[in-house]
Amino acid sequence: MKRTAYLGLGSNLGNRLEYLKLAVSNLPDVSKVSPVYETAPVGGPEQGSYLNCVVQLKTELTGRDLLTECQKQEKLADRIRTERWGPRTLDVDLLWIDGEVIEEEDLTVPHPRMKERGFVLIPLRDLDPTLVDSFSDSEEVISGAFDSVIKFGFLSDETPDGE
Ligand code: GSY
Repeated sequence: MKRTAYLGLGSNLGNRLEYLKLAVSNLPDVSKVSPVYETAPVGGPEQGSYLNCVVQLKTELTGRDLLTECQKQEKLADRIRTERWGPRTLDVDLLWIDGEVIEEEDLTVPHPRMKERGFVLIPLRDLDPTLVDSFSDSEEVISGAFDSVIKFGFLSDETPDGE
C-alpha cells in the first residue's frame, strides 16, 4: 500500500539550486515539491546560507529503503562528510512516513529535530498544513522563523496553482 512520506532537502555549497533539482529528479515516487527557501544556517560553524525544500512521496518503499535513497542522492552530489553540521552540497533527511515510528540506531522517524526547524516546517506546511498544525509547539517556531526563512523560488518553471 502506498503511504505519504516527506523528505527535507538542503544545500549550502556549490550550485545549490542544481543540487536540489538533481536530487528531486532522481528520487522515486515524488508527488509534490514545496517552494525553495533561502535559510540561515542552524548550528555548526560559520557557513553560507542554505536553500531548503521539502518533497512529498507517495510510496510503497520502507523507511530503510527511503534512507538508502536519501544517502544515494547525497553521494551523487559528491557529498563528502567532513565536520558534523558543517556546509554540504546536499543533505537529504527522511522526515516523516504516515503512520510509522522507527527508532533504530541509524534511523529515527519522525525526524527527531524536524519540529524545531523553521527550514523544515515552513516548506512542509506549504505541502501539508494539517500535519504541521498537529505539531503542538510548531506555531511558536514558525512565527519566529520567518526572519531567517525567505522564499527563493521554485525548482521547476511551473508554479503551483495560486502562486
Ligand atoms: O539538517 C540539514 C542540514 N542543515 C541545515 C539546513 O538544511 N538548513 C539550515 N538552514 N541549517 C542547517 N543546518 C544543518 S546541519
